[in-house]
Amino acid sequence: MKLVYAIVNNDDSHSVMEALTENGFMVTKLASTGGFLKAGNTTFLICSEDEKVCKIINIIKDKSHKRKQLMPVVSTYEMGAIASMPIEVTVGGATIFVTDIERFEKV
Ligand code: 2BA
Repeated sequence: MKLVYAIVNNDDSHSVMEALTENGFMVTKLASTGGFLKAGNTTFLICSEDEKVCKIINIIKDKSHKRKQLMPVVSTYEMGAIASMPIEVTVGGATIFVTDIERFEKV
């Protein structure tokens, strides 16, 4: 058994969730926050048989899109004034981790 963690953009979370459940996967959706942008994103937990992990990843890949986001944090000191210059960051499609599950029980 494997546990798939998938961090996706909030804007994609509905379609990712729908596609996974339509394909018969049990999904838990958590509200999460990225450490870099300090903005909300969505983390899915999906536990499944090893042989279904590729299908899960393909579904998530299909429904998650790359986006550019502005991050208004860089300050430069120019001509005696502090200027805040937003930088553009590419986020997503999805960040996925797959781990082994030692024991799975529903009690
Ligand atoms: P954030 O940490 O808010 O990162 C948002 C995006 O900012 C990242 O997109 C990446 O493009 C950029 N970024 C992150 N750290 C950076 C840095 N030190 N310098 C320059 N750019 C940086 P993604 O890679 O698509 O990641 C989206 C979200 O997935 C992340 O949101 C975080 O919540 C999660 N994530 C990504 N890699 C992770 C990891 N190794 N461990 C845990 N969570 C991760």
